[in-house]
Amino acid sequence: MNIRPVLATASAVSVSAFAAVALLGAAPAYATEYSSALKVRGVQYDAPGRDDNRCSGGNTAQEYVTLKNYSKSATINLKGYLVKDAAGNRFTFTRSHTLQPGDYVRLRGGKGTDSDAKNVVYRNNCNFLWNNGGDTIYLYKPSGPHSDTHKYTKSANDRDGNGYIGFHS
Ligand SMILES: [Ca+2]
Ligand SMILES: [Ca+2]
Repeated sequence: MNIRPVLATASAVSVSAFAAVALLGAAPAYATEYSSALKVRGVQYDAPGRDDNRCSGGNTAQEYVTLKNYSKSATINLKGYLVKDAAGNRFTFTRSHTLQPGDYVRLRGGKGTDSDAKNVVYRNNCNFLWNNGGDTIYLYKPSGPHSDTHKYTKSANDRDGNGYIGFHS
């Protein structure tokens, strides 16, 4: 008979934890917030379909991280910004790509044509970057300091299981 109250308590805790997560949007297990206006809006860490890293016919381009300019007034040039995963794989934006306030870019895997109008930059690498089980996304400013960092796991942060996790609205 003692089991019932214990279960009820555990259940209540778990429900309120979910409610808190819902209120905050997708609350990451770990995040370090910096004052930078450029932040990681979200990540499609698990490309839809079966992972296939062939440059032709594969689905690496369906894996992406979205970076957004959250400033209300400042324009950001992506040139020099660096994205890194937990294993140390890195991508540096080598070309000028301007983000107006509220504008965003999707950094996709695979090969394609970078386009300011279509808000897309390709890594020119057909290997997957963001691990499906969990990873850490590091974003650094051109001069070196952190711009944003988010650690995720599939089990803790992707509640609907669609392969996408949002960090900032
Ligand atoms: Ca992946
Ligand atoms: Ca999701």
